Amino acid sequence: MRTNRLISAVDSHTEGMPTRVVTGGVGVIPGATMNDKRLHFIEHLDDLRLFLMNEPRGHAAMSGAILQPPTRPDCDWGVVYIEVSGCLPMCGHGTIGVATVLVETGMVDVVEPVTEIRLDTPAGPVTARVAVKDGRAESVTIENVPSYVDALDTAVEVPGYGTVPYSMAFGGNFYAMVDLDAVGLPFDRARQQDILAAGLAIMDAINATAAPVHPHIAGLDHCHHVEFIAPGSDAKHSRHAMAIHPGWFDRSPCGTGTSARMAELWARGELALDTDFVNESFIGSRFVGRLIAETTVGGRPAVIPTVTGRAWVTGTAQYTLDPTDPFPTGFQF
Ligand code: PYC
Repeated sequence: MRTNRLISAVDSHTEGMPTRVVTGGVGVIPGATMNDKRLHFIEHLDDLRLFLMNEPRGHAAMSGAILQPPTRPDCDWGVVYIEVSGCLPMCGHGTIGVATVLVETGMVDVVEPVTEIRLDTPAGPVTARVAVKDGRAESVTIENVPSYVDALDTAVEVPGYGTVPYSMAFGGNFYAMVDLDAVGLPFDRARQQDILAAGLAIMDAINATAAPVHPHIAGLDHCHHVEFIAPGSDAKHSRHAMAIHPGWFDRSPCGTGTSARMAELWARGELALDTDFVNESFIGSRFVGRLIAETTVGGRPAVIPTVTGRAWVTGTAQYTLDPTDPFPTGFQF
């Protein structure tokens, strides 16, 4: 075997969505904060993301997380998130996958019944509380970054779709929340290509006219996620199809999207603190969310969400790159 790279990973899935947790072979990414590391990675190391996420090592909906030493004394591990779309500031299903892998590989001191892990993410510190029984991570509750509504009940002109009403909320990434009825499509995986086309058109229109900007996270100035809300959803139980740039659906119920949705429901007065909210994905898997406190972000009212879900380790791997491989950064099909 000849190789130019040797990347160690523990693969997992969170409620159906993969997280390739990179445990070795990358080294320390330069940067004083985890968001500085994310920005450095985007500028200088993106070939590594493409190598691990694209085909043939990954696939069109691949996602991962690179473990790093933390940049803050109050955190145990740092994380840079990678996926086919780029490097997110925060990823909920990815954090549940990371916490599960850290416990099940013994990369943190495991305490039963709950192991608390403080993670340094590009969006800010996130606490993962892992319910552990007989060494097995049974579920993970993440205490996410402050989440808030950027625009409630606004609208955008979308070529081919007319005026589309939406609300924009932040839960670690920006989410445009759109009723599926507003684009005349059913909550049906048989219509996924039509739903995806509508989502990409809505993102383009929003980013061209009213791109959201986070007040504290450098480089977060766009919306790459459209959360299409299924008919019959309410503040107790919501179902959605999460369309993501450049063209795929979250298989999990999306932790940051669940946080954004709870911030929206709270802003409407429909979801109170300390109340369970069940969010269901396009494949029927579920996260349970809660809002546990109020705060502010850049002067706006905001909430602290928790999201609970489960992850499973699916394998371990060493990814290599033969110097004659014609696809060192993979490809998208
Ligand atoms: O769980 O936050 C999430 C997420 C973002 C993109 C895919 N999953």
